[in-house]
Amino acid sequence: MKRYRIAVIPGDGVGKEVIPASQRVLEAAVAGHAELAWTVLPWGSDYYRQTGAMMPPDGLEILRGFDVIYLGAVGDPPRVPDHVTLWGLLLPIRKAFDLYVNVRPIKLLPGITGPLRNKGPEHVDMVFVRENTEGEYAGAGGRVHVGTPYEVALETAVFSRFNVERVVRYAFELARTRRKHLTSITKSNAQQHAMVFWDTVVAEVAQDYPDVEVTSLLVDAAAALMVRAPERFDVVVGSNLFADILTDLGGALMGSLGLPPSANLAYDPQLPSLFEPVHGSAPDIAGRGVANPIATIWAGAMMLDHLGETEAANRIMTAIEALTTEGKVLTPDLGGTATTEQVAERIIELL
Ligand code: GGG
Repeated sequence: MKRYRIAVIPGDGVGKEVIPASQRVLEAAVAGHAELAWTVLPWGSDYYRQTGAMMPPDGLEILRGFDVIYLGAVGDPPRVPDHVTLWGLLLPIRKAFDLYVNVRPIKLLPGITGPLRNKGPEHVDMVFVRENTEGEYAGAGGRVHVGTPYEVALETAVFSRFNVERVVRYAFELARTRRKHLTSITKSNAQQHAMVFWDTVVAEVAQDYPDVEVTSLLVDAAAALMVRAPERFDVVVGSNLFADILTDLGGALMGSLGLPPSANLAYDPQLPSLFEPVHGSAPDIAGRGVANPIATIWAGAMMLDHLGETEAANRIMTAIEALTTEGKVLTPDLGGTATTEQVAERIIELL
């Protein structure tokens, strides 16, 4: 029987609720043919309050020994500033293991009424490929003259040819497996250096993919078009910041931010990839047991698929779609009254 070493970081807020519920679903999906060897790491904001750091000094070395990482959520505002939580845990992991793309499916599930009039599952079905280690989240910058009236803050976006090219190439390859359409998102009318460079790289890589149709959109136009005509999007590639913002819009188009998952994929297959819901720690509903576990369960299905357990991953997705189609056991974000646990239990029954 195959055995997978999985580092589990429930993290903060609803992460501590959706992760255990999702682990049970994944266990049920692989029962009898694979062993999921979980190691739960109690890192996050509670750990920060006890130790002054979001993870131990050798945290990245510890994670290196696992096949994959399963993360819930990070963020505990206002007790810990958001940039401390993100830069203390998630962003260092993405950088250390070169998790170069963040794959985020945006898909209206059957039975869910999205917010768009006359748009159903056949209209909302796209996958974002988010640049994941540099861009606006590169961490280049600083503050000078701190605390003075002439204080200056710099946050420099970084776009390297090596990185942009491999991210764009990943997106083209993905488009080939789908409807063969790629939308590249920039703001190259206003951002005249890096984003013009991005457009240039897309045009260069496109030469290798004559079978894939390419559309370039400015990020503001893309936001409007996602609402007006979501069917125009298939695979979408964008910078770290733009794709992060647009996938929250995507979550809204799906009917809830409790639905979209994400896969942070390592360029080097020897290093652990990380799987997480798109949503954060949701402090407003944390501790009530009503967070929607579907995004985390879906992320878990992506993780099983990545590990080669494709049949189990497909069964989980079929069960999620059966759950939304019957529409009886849903959490409050989708208009239901069910708890996190009840949704997970129903998915297990449907498996
Ligand atoms: N699911 C992990 C989480 O807490 N995400 C919230 C967040 O703000 N993430 C930032 C990012 O994905 O770059």
